[in-house]
Amino acid sequence: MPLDLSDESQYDRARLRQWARGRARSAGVDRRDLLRLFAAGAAAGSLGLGAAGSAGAAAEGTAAAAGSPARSGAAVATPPGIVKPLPPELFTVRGTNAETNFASLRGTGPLTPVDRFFVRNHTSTPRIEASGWRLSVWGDALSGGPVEFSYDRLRSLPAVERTLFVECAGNGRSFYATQQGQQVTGTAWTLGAIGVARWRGARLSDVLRRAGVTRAAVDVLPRGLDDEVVTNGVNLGRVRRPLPVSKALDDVILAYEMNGEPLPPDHGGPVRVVVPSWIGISSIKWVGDVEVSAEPLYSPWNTDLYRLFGPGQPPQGSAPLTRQTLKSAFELEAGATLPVHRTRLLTGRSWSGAAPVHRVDVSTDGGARWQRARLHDAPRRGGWVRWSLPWTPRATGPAALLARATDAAGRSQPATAAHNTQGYLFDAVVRHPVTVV
Ligand SMILES: Nc1nc2c(c(=O)[nH]1)N[C@H]1C(S)=C(S)[C@@H](COP(=O)(O)O)O[C@H]1N2
Ligand SMILES: [Mo]
Repeated sequence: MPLDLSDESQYDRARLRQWARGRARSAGVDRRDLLRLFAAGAAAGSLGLGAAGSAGAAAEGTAAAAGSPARSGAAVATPPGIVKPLPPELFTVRGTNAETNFASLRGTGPLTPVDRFFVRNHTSTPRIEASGWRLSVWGDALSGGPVEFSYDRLRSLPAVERTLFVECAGNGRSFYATQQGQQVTGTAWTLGAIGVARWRGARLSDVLRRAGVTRAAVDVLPRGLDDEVVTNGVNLGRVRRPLPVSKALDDVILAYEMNGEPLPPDHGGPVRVVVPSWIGISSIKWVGDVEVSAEPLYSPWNTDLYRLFGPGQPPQGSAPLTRQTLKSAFELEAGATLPVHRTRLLTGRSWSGAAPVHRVDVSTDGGARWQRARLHDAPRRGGWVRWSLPWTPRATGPAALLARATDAAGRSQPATAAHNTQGYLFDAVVRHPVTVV
């Protein structure tokens, strides 16, 4: 019976077997380096990317979440690699990245304005003119040679528009340390490594068909035009992560517009990949070429990174991560002070990669009692819902606000998230501290 490669774990097992037999190519990384990385991954459960390295930009930075509380943007210099302004009221800068301050979304619409959309850069934002940009589609699963698409040709294809989140797999990572006392490596995001935008672009499937994709295709590998990523002395090459051909032909977009404007440089302009509901690394920015392969492909971003390592996981880690999990966040500063006996409209947002969020419950007493919040948006897959609940605090002192999302697939946020060494897919209910005065 042929393997169903759209089944994610089956797909992964098949790929690992093929790779072990030496059939799969290592997608541009020296084979010995990959083996070394594999060995490091098996031994330490991670690449050791948490260690201070000379090029700490890789793998979501160098700061271990444990013991590095969120610092205010005002105290940190703007990273030279990001083009747009990063005022401290809108962003918290973390290494080469900028996290959206959730409080700054209060009063904004369903889309994250570009001026406050988080930025996650492995290195720095390249400046690429649309007029000189080309997308090269190549590989042994095409019926002919490479096919090039100019920006104008891409724009002449049928356009699709969708409202979708891009969310880093490590969003919420800092709560493994602060709520669960567990050490993880990587950028210590709170909940602001997510944004929702209206993306407009061409279907990747249209591009692949015009390039002559054949039935032999297994993996599709988009690669960014930003600098190569060097970490701990190993050059990982350009940012790239294979997609199973089933996903690539399903709903993936080559986006050239974000919220009705040409895609800005920091978010992948002139053209980026947007992979609905999947972890952020899938959505390759500044895409320059796409390999279409009849063999499974590997890159550090689907072998040592973006899998779950740790207790209960196989030595090579889980299957590569795909869909995002579910989360909720208040549009309020952590540690905000609120006046007693004064009614305040608590607002926030919830989202899930599995299914639309159709219910949000809020607790204002640390989780003892829950009330259903009012939803302000129609639940949509791949997006988020805004919600609100009025609260009149009756006593002064510290309090914890909690929000818990439930999606149409029946998943609710748990009390604790499953630990993994790189701190991916945090899904637990977050305790949002406030002080009533
Ligand atoms: N070429 C390239 N694509 C990339 C990255 C990158 O550094 N280079 N970062 C990835 C990661 S880890 C995330 S979470 C998202 C972030 O997208 P944003 O910066 O537009 O918010 O882009 C992804 N695509
Ligand atoms: Mo990410």
